[in-house]
Amino acid sequence: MSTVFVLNGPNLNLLGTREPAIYGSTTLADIEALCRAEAGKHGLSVDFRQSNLEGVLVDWIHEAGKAFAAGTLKGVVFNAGAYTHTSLALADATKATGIPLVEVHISNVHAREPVRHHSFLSPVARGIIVGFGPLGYALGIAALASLTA
Ligand code: CA2
Repeated sequence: MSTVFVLNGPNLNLLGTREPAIYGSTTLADIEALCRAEAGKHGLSVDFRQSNLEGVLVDWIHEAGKAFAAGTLKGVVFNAGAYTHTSLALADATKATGIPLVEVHISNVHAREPVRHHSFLSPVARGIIVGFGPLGYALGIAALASLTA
């Protein structure tokens, strides 16, 4: 069975516990369940992870690249959190691997502070989904599932 990596960056482990006005009351565990349900509809399995460490996320992108090259990975759904706006390293890793990556944000980053309008990942992403809340993760999985091998 082909796999989708769903990777989450810093502070997303706090979802559902703080700032519900921006991020809602859904927890990361709820989002993981949503992802598994969506992936199941497409015959895909999910490898769901979260880290607060940039280097760990870089390593996971490299791991995804190897799995993609081996033909076992369909692609990556990535909410890089605040690293979206700061990390050339994550963009370089994504570009180097050539993996199909869907950049997801729960909030509409373009309706927020200007610092959130720029993404280092967007130029190397296959596509971008912002502002649809946790549904964005499911939309990202459906988009990857629709890509031909
Ligand atoms: O909207 C998104 O998904 C973001 O990636 C979330 C990041 C933010 O830095 C990006 O600009 C947009 C922040 C994730 C932190 O999530 C929290 C959840 C609850 C309480 C505090 C932070």
